[in-house]
Amino acid sequence: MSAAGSLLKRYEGNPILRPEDMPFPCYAVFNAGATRFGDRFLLVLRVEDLRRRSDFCVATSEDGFRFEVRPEPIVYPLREVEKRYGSHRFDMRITQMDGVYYCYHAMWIGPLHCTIGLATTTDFVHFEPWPGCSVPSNRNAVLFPEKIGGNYARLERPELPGGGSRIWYSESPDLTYWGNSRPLDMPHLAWGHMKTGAGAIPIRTDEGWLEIYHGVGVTCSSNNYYLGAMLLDLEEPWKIVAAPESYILAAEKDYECMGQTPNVVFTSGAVETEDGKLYVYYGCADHRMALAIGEVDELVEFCLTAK
Ligand code: BMA
Repeated sequence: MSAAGSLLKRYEGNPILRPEDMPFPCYAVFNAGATRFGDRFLLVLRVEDLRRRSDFCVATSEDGFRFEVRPEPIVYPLREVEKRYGSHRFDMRITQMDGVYYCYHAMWIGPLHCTIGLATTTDFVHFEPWPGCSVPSNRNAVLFPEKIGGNYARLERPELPGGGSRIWYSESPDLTYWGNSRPLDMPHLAWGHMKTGAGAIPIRTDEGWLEIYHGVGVTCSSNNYYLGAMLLDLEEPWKIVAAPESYILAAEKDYECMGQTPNVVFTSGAVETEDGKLYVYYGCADHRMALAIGEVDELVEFCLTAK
């Protein structure tokens, strides 16, 4: 197996959550945000009901493998724009700063296409939506876990007209007004030539911010989603320190290749443990959740040395 192919080891009990494991009828459970909450691993799952509408649902675990799902979806108030046009919230990313969890998610707003919304919580029961949303078309917002140069910083993926898009970096003094946007200077990726999008919350390492992200490559039969790893400069994260052209995870297992959207592995969250492991939670084929585990040091080494 290639070096990249062995970096993330799939949990042998995969998938960790399937629609039939949920405490209510649903069509799919995937693309969960992930964080530590007290001494537990916590996921905010994207759950599609039998109408194919998405909700968020919390699941927690002591060991990171076996999750208990709360029976009720998260409910929080609609923003004005959501009341006006209707909305569909999905793919949460969770950043913890000073005891507050900043939850970015994509929001499909009726006729207005996809936007970014923010909600905050301290207990994962009560959520406070921030007013408004981004202008369309934007998604995959990932907030850095600390301010950079005095500003909040996020990765995001504005959509280009006609399709195709890549990761951008933006900053804000207050989490409301965003600007100074710059595209990341990604290398050409055969597995990400169509799109790249940020995935997990960046992890600070001595060599740079370690970011696990997705790339979309077109094949004759489908748009395949892969995971990649890269290092971003600690002070100027719009600058790439290293971004290997090899992916770190491709859809290979049945549970990744078959489902609502075949050949998709998509992460919205990874949890670093005290012993230097990275638990990468990922949606499979837009249908179920799985886990792959790597070592932060090895991922950094891979970024610095792989082609
Ligand atoms: C992306 C997002 C994800 C989804 C993926 C594959 O554009 O919408 O939620 O997992 O497509 O369908």
